[in-house]
Amino acid sequence: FKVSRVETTPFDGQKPGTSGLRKKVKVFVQLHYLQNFVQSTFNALTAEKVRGATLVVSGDGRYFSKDAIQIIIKMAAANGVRRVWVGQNGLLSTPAVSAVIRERVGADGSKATGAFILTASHNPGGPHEDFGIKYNMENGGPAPEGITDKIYENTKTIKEYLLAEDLPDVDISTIGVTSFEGPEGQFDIDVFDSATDYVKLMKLIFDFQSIQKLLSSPKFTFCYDALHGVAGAYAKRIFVEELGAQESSLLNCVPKEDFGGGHPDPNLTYAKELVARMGLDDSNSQEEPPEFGAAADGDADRNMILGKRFFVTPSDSVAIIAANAVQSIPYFSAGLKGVARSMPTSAAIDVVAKHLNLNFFEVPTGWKFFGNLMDAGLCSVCGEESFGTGSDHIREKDGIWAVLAWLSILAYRNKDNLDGDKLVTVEDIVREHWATYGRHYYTRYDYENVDSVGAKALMAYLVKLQSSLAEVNSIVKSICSDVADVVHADEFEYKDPVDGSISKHQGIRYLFGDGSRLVFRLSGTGSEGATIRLYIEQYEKDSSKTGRQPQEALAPLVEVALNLSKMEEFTGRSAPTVIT
Ligand code: VG1
Ligand code: CO
Repeated sequence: FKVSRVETTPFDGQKPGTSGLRKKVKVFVQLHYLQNFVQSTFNALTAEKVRGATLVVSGDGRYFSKDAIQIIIKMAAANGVRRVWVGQNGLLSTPAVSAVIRERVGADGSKATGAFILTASHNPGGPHEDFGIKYNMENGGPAPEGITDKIYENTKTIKEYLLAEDLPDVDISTIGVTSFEGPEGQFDIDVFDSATDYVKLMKLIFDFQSIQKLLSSPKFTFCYDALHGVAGAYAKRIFVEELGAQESSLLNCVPKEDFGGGHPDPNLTYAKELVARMGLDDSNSQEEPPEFGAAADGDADRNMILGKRFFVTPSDSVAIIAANAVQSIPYFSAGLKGVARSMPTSAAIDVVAKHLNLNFFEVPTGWKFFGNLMDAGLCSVCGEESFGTGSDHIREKDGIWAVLAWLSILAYRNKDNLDGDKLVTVEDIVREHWATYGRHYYTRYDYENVDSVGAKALMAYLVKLQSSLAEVNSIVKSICSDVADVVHADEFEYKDPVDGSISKHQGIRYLFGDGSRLVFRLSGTGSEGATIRLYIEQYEKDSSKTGRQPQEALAPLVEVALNLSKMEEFTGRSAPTVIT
């Protein structure tokens, strides 16, 4: 093939957000749009590193992925990349990409140096919905801010990109290697099975035999909903073929370009079918719900864990996994190196870290910040309130890993009990956890797609207000007299303990004397308008008071948050679009 230089001009707004560049498909399909971003990434990595590289290119299979893969292959070839690895049909979950970068060895002994992941995660897909792309580094984790800032700078000045125009489209539905000759030598496209490497890794981490025993107990019933995302490609292999779950326990496990028209976001609002099956809606179905249910988002890095008629908040989930990991999961048997959470995530894991005397870190939202800690051997288990949980086995959050972690805890707790009268349930484990560590009542209000001007004004107002605690407290008391005093307020700023880099403006926090918190931040993953997230949390140590309904327990704080921020005044919204 030959290399052409294609002239182009910059597009506005190609700044990668919390997790890559996400825009409507109609934006991405514009001539040169994707190409500009890809070339800007190559330029940020530097030609020296790109030449001879082995790149993974795949994603959650959403609409436009197949075209995007062919474009990226032709650009990679032209930029001197030596090999491109593609999951069969272009499918690889985000955690599988991370695993492939770290673990897979090509037939010729090659190792991957990075990846383009094609996903907009939990955002809907299809011709009128979202597409996305992000770059992951050699450690398997998202590019750090130093790189994404460079990419963005490059997108503002780009004048040309390199393209192997005459390279034919490659069949990505068939496993095998196809080779071409270019000006700099051989170029290979290696199409491989999407699940093999990931499944192998999971089998090294977990005791599959004990999970299999649990799943084969007639008393244990199981259900998994992939919401038509890429998790389906892994669920069948792992839960059915490896662990013996029944085929009928898989819901929506055929990956679709448009996620079946749904919103592939595993929460109580969007995972409707699973929520109904688990007895958590008002349909009052007569059927007995399964003991355990879980769901994933489009790219399978998120998870929602449910028990029978019982919801586990993600903040509790990561705390419970951390508290039980050493006994239940072989990979952690030597102990945890430390734990971490993102700033808005509840402090449930902080309490576990204290009890178990573990290193603890609080980082800004987004998985990239956990990677440095893990690379430095400081952190084993981490999580976010946004249904993200993971460990240092890879450098992304991992939806199926979280399910296997919960199944491991259940298997361990029931190992001598599988023939007994009653199994220890998800709900039992959570309630026991609250009794030991106290409970963090938690809720998140999302105001999606609000006017950007209003959203920015609200944030600016809160930043200004936060500088005077006396004023904050007088407003708070006038709204509700029986909440604790605000003892600290700030805009969260993070100094990475490993490389010293500083990330500013990571959300506004109001911390109360009793451990309660209000956090406000703007989303960095939306594709249109602005989304305000409001996180509300209250700690209850008294074990006689840990059984309340969260919306009732949190009602006073919610009222304080909405009035203090003048939410309705700034956004025109009297209610959030999603509550989790
Ligand atoms: C959201 C979540 C954040 C998560 C990010 C990527 O970001 O809040 O916790 O890491 O999505 O997850 P934001 O900036 O919209 O709040 V995923 O599964 O969309 O890659
Ligand atoms: Co995701």
